[in-house]
Amino acid sequence: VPSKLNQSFIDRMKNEGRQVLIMYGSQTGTAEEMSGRLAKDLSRYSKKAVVVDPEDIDCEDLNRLSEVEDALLVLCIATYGEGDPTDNAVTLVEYLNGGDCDLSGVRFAVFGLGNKTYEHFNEIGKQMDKQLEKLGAKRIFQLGLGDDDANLEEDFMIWREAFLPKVAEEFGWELNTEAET
Ligand code: FMN
Repeated sequence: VPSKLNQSFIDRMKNEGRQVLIMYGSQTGTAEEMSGRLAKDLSRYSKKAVVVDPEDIDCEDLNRLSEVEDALLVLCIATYGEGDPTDNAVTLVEYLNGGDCDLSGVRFAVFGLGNKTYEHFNEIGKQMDKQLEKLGAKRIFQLGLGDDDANLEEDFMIWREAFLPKVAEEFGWELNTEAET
């Protein structure tokens, strides 16, 4: 049995039967917090996600995500500066943009966090939404464009409430009527 510490998130998904991988690009914690809430939402369908800080993993392991049955990758990712990723997502964004990751068979959705007063509004969310498709993954829900200048929390609420039923439909998940909401 491999030790938990050395276990890749891919092995964890396989061993624990978790098909949803949520990754975040976050500087001040908003995207991280939203990722946790998305993970909790899955309990409505008796499902569990693996939530990962891309800084803590070997991004090349993403190339193995298609080994996980019915894998769903959710990116909750903020934009900074001149349309740059957050510090913790630099390696992830570089790796995905590098084009060597094969995500065929993987499904995905992206929620971007940004602010309309910046010139490069949600640049990284937009970029990743396009790039994941280029890498062979299938978009199962539209890109969310959270705007911190207006009401980011509301943007997120609207997105997640529509996202979840769509995911359930895609995978044929049954609602767990005993789950706390
Ligand atoms: N949002 C954009 O859409 N484009 C930007 O270029 C951008 N640059 C930012 C620069 C700074 C210094 C700050 C504080 C925010 C910027 N934002 C930009 C908005 C953030 O992406 C937004 O507030 C987001 O919710 C932060 O998420 P986090 O708490 O997970 O880091």
